[in-house]
Amino acid sequence: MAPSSLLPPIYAITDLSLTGLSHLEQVERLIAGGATLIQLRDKGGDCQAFYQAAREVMAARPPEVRILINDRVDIALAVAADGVHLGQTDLPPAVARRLLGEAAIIGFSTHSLEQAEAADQLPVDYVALGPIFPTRTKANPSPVVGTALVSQVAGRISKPLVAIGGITLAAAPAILGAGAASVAIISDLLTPPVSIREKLFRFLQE
Ligand code: TZP
Ligand code: MG
Repeated sequence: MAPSSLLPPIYAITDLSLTGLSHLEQVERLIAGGATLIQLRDKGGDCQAFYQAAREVMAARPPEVRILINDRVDIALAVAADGVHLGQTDLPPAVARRLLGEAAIIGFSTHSLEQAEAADQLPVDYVALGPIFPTRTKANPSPVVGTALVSQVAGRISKPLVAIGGITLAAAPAILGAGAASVAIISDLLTPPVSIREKLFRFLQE
């Protein structure tokens, strides 16, 4: 399994509904801003389009940048991505591990202390917890868990914790301070008027 040093403080995730930019264009801007771990998330349901976009990203990414695929182990395998991010109802992490191998990075979403503790026993590299705050990016999100659960879960699990859901760059230091190894952000990074590159770059410089 991948070492926890792979988790930078900001874990960027692409989205096709917020910007009009392709996955590749978003990835280019995120990398220019300093991103080193990026998840491609495409809920549109067009498998072939997602596959082509993921291929483009993999062909263009610099070696120091890790690319994970949301949900789709088949696409991760097909494009030789660095790993996958799975939800509670996706392919089980143990099956993904068998298919992708030991070197793959596998992340797993959880929505409660119980789920996070269970995830800690699975062959995954990080446990994601959320939504921390209300979010409009995810359809039918689980109930908001709040920052207090970040500290509680961080104190109870041994794998690195990624917090997700409604997190802004302004809120990120508090959540990292509460024990998250990384915060995953979609809308606050991608939403204009400030450019993606500029926002991330400024944050990482501070
Ligand atoms: N999983 C839990 S909340 C969420 C996902 C994918 C959406 C996060 O997006 P945003 O825009 O950073 O709230
Ligand atoms: Mg999912």
